[in-house]
Amino acid sequence: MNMLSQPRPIRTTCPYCGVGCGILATPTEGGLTIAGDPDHPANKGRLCVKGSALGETVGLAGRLLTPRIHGRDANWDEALAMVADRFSRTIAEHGPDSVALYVSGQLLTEDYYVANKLMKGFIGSANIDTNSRLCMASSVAGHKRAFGSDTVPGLYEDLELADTVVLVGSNLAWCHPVLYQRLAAAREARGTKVIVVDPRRTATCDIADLHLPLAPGADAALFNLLLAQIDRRGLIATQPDGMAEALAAAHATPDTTGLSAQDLAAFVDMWTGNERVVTVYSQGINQSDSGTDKVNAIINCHLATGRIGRAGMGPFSVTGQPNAMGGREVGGLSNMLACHLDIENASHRDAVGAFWQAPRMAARPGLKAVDMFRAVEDGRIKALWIICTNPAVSMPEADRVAKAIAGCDFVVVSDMMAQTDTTRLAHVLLPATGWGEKDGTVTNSERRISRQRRTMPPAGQARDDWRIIAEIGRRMGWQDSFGWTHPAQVFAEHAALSGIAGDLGSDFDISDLAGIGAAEYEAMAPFLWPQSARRKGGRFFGDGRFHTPSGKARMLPIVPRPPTGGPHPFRLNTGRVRDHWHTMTRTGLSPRLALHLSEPFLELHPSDAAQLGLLDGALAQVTNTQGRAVLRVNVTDRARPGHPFAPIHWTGQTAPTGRIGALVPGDVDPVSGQPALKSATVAIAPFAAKWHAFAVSARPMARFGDYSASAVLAKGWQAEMAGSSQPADWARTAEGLFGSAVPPLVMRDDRRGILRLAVIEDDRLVGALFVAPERPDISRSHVAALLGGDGGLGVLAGRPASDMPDGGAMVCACFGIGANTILQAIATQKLVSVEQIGKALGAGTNCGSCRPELRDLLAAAD
Ligand SMILES: Nc1nc2c(c(=O)[nH]1)N[C@H]1C(S)=C(S)[C@@H](COP(=O)(O)OP(=O)(O)OC[C@H]3O[C@@H](n4cnc5c(=O)[nH]c(N)nc54)[C@H](O)[C@@H]3O)O[C@H]1N2
Ligand SMILES: Nc1nc2c(c(=O)[nH]1)N[C@H]1C(S)=C(S)[C@@H](COP(=O)(O)OP(=O)(O)OC[C@H]3O[C@@H](n4cnc5c(=O)[nH]c(N)nc54)[C@H](O)[C@@H]3O)O[C@H]1N2
Ligand code: SF4
Ligand SMILES: [Mo]
Repeated sequence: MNMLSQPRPIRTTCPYCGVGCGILATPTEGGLTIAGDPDHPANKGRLCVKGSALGETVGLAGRLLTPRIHGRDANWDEALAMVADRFSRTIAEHGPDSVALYVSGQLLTEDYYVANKLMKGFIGSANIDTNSRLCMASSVAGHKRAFGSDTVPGLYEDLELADTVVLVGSNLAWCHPVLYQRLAAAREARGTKVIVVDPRRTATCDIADLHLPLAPGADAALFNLLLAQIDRRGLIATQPDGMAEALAAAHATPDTTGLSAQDLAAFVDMWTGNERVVTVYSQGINQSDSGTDKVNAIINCHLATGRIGRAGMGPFSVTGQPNAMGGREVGGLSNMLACHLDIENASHRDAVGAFWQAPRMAARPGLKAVDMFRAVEDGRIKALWIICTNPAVSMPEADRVAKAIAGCDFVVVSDMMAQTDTTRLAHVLLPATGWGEKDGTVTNSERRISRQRRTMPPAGQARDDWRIIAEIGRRMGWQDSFGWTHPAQVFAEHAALSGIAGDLGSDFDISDLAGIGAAEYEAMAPFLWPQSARRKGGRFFGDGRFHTPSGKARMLPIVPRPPTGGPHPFRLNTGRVRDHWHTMTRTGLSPRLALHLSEPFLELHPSDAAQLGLLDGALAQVTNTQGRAVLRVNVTDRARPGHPFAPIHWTGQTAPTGRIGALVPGDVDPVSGQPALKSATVAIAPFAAKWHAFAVSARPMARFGDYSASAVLAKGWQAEMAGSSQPADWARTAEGLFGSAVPPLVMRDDRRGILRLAVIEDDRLVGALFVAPERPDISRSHVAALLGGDGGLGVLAGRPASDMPDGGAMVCACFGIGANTILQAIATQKLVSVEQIGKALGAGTNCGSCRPELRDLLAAAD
C-alpha cells in the first residue's frame, strides 16, 4: 500500500438485517475496519454487534473460489455452458414450467431484477420464488388486501414520534437492534409507552411497559378485541370499505388470548389512549398458517382510527433481510411482477412484456416455495437453480426438501461458501461475490434505497450474481436483453420500468433515476422511494387515498383461527438469537459472535422441565412424525408453559442434530403461501447420553458422537459432544478428533467417571478433550484461551488457578466480557445500573446489544 495515501473509508450498507445501517468500511492490510456511518439516516453512526463484527467475516475461510461440476473444480466457461444448455434443453423438452429459480432477500436489487426478467419474461414461467416467502409473504398479501398495494406506509422516525409503540411477534432487541436502540432512546427521552406482544419473554421486554405473553397464535383475536373496543369507545374516525363486516367479526370474537383481564384492559387503554400509535410486527405474525389474517387484524385497527401515514402513527411491518424490500420491488415472489405490478393483470403483463421486449411473458403465477420444492420432489421441476439461500436448512420439512433437491435431475447452486447443507447437493456450484465485493443497491424496512459498494476484490474467481444470471440469459440466446456491463445500467432499467408502473398506478415509482449514469450511481446517497415527478419520499396514505379501485382502504372481516393442531403435546416456537445470522455461513466465522450462544438449545418452562424430568443443561430429544433434533435444555420462565423455543441457526455443518427445520411441517397460509414456522407440534424426552464431552482443537475437528455442536474460536474450534455408547478407546478417539499422531496425555478419575486428555505437539497445546457422565463442569473460556500456548498439562485442570479470574460465558461480544467478570464487578464495585457497568468495564457501551442481559445480571446479583 502506498505509504502516502491513507485508505479512505468507503460508504456501504450492512448485509444483515432490514434496518439497513450505513457502514464506513476502510480497507486495511488484512481486511476491513468497520464503523457506523454517522450520515446514514437509518443508524446515524450506530451499529449492532453483527455489523461491527463484519471485518472478521470477510476472509477467504470457507469461500467457494471456483465453479465446480460434480465436485471437481471447473472453469467458468464450462460451468456456464452446462447450466445454459441444461436449462435450454429441459425447457425445450418439458416446457418452461419444468425449471425453477429459488432466490433470496439477500440478493441486491440488480441481481434480483435480472433473475426475474430472465424467468418471467424470457424463460416464460413464473417459477421463481424467494426465501421472502418464508419471511414477508403474509405482510405483502395483507398490505395488498388493505391498501391495494404492497406499501409500507411509515418511516423509522415514527417509532420515535409515537406515544405508544406495540411490538407484535418481534424480538426487536435482537433482530433489529439499531431500530430497537432508537426506540429505547426515544422512550428514555419522552416516555414512549412500549408494549411487547409475544408468548415468550424476550430481551425486547427489557424496555416494555407491558408484556402480553399471549397464547401462541392468538394475535388476530387480540386485535379483534381491540377493534371492538375502538368501536365501543367511539374512536372510529374513517370509513374504509368493509368496515361493517370487520366490526361485526370483531364484536363476535371470543377472548382466546389467555391474557388476564387486567393486562387486556391495560393494552386497550394504552392503544386507544394515544393517537400516536405505531404497531410494529414481524415473524410472530407472518410465519403462521393464518398470517395474512393477523396482518389485516392489525391494519384494521389503524384504518378504523385513521392512525396511518401520519407522524408517529401506523402499522409497520419490519423486514428481515437486507433487501427483502428490494425483492418485493422487483417482483421477486412468484405471484408478483416487477415494480409492484400484478402478474394476474393482463395490462400489467403487457406493459412489462413490451418494456422488456419479452419473447415469452409468464401468463400466470408460479409455484410458491413449499409447492416449488414439492414439485422438485415429484419430478415436475427437472432443473433447479438456488441462489443466495440455504433451503436444505431454512425451509420447513427441511429433511424432505433436502431429499427432494438431492433427487432433482439438475441442481445449480450459487453461493459464496463452499460447504453448506445446500451446496453439498448441487451438480454445478457457482462462486458468487459476497458482501464487500458486490456493488449495487438494497432497500430497507422504511423504503430507503442505499448503495452497497465494493470495498475489496472478488474472492478467487467469484462473480457478481447479476453478471452470472445475465450471462446465462445471453447464452440461452437473449444477447441484447441481458447485455448490461455495469450495475448502474440494470438499476436505470428498473427505474425506467417503475415509471411505466407509476403510470399504471403503482406506488413504486423511482423514475427520477431512469437516466442515471455510472458516476451518479457511484455517488448515490440513501433516498426514500417513491422518487418521481409525482411524488418524493415521505409517508403514504395520510391523505386517505389508497391504491384500491375505489381509492379507499379496505378493512377485512377477520375470524381468528387457532393454529393447526397436531398429535404431539408441545408447540415448538422457533426464531433467532442475538449474534447469529440464519444458517451461520458468515456469522459462524467470527469468534466474537460464536460464543454468545455456542450450542443449539431449547428454552423450556420450569413446569414442563419438571414434568419431563429435564434439568437445566441436560440434552433433550425433540421429535415428531417428520423429524428429530437433540438440543441443550435451558430451563427458563421466559418460555411459556407448553411452548418451548428453539433457535434456527444450527446446520449439518455446525450441529447436525440441531436443524430445527426438520421438525417444522409444510403447513402454509392459504392467502400468502407463507409457512407456519413457529408452531410445529413436538414430543420432548430426555436424551439418554452415556457420556458428555467438551473439546478444543487448533485444527478443524472431526465430528464425533450422537450429538455435536461446534463453534469457531480465536485460535481454533470448540465442540460440545455427547453419545449413547462409549467408544472403545478414548485416546484413539482424541487422536482422530485432533488429527494428531501424538498420543494424548491422560488424566482420569474413575470414581467420578471423569477423563481428560490433552495433545501437545512441539510444546504447544493442539487439542484437549474433557469427558464426563454429565456436561463437563470446566471453564470453557479458560480452556479455549490455552489453545496453541505452551501451558502444557495445566489445561487438564479445566479451570484457571484460584488466583486467576475466569471470565465466564460471553455477554458483551464487542469487548469480550463474560458474565463472571460482570457479576464480580457488580458485587465488588456495588454497581446498580447498566450505565455504571459500562463505566466500570466498557460492557454495553459500543453496540448496546447486551444491555438487556446486563440488566438481567444486575437483577440476578440483587
Ligand atoms: N440476530 C439476528 N437478527 C436478524 C436475523 C437473524 O438471523 N439474526 N434475521 C433477520 C430476518 S431474515 C428476519 S425475518 C427478522 C425476524 O425478526 P423477528 O420476527 O423479530 O424474529 P424471530 O425470532 O423469528 O421471531 C420473533 C418473535 O415471534 C414470537 N412468536 C412466536 N409465535 C408467536 C405468536 O403466535 N404471536 C406472537 N405475537 N409472537 C410469536 C417469538 O417468540 C419470537 O420472539 O430478523 C432479522 N434479523
Ligand atoms: N423454523 C424456522 N425456519 C425459518 C425461519 C424461522 O423463523 N423459523 N425464518 C425464515 C426466514 S424469515 C428466512 S429470511 C430464512 C433465511 O434462510 P436462508 O436464506 O436459507 O439463510 P441464510 O443463511 O441467510 O442463507 C443465505 C445463503 O446465501 C449465501 N450468500 C450470502 N451472500 C451471498 C451472495 O451475495 N450471493 C450468493 N449467491 N450467496 C450468498 C450464504 O453463504 C448462505 O448460504 O429462514 C426461514 N426459515
Ligand atoms: S441493526 Fe445490526 S444487523 Fe441490522 S443493519 Fe444495523 S448493523 Fe446490520
Ligand atoms: Mo426473514
